[in-house]
Amino acid sequence: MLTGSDPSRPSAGAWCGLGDPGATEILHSAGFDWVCLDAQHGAWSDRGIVRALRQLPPGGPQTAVRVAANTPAAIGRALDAGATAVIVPMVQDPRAAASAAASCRYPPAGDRSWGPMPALWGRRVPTPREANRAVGCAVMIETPYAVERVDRIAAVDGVDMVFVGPLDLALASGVSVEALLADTGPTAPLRQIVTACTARGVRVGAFAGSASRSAALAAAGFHAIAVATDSGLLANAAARTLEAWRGP
Ligand code: 3PY
Ligand code: MG
Repeated sequence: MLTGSDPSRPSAGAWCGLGDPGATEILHSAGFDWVCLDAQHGAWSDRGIVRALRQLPPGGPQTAVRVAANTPAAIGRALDAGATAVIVPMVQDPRAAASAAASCRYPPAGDRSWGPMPALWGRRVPTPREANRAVGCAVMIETPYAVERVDRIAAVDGVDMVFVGPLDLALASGVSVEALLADTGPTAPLRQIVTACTARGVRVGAFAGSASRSAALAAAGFHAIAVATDSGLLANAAARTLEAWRGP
């Protein structure tokens, strides 16, 4: 899941929190490999998510929703809306990871409830088996407690990706994000995560939000990186354009 066109580089994702389908479409057109609609901290309504996902061309970028919580309801609604993958925040242990994975899949593989209505208005209905095959489940590691358990979390059946939230992980670790990213020692949290996931054949992704943080994560071996946010891109472009117009 969250793959890129060039396997020699990490895939590049756009993190969308503005809650605006037009902004998401612009970022898709710019060529990001995937977009993630942030329903945990972003300004999305249910209807906005449906509109944003339906507006993107079929066969276009992979579309993840970072759900608000690890519940069957939040995960089911994101998938019903047409997301191809979910990113589940604050997954602390293998039990929580198993619950997230089960919420993504219809029986017998999981316990997702049938009702993919918004995504299907006027479209072909995939069979439960097809939907189970296509879905991607990423679980977020965002605390030292979860880092200690990453090996067992990555081993959970149905976890397709471990996704790091460096902002929360740094906060919970009592260090700055820059210090977390710069730590390349043998017991560095990011190294532990990449090593555990690689050993299990599980892809590993992370939020970055800037090119410099993305470069640090790429060097650490991450496969999928949320390189930019819609609000950050807008703010930076606005500042740069005004500076070019008015002078520094
Ligand atoms: C984090 O870095 O904690 C995130 O959840 C990214 O939004
Ligand atoms: Mg977080």
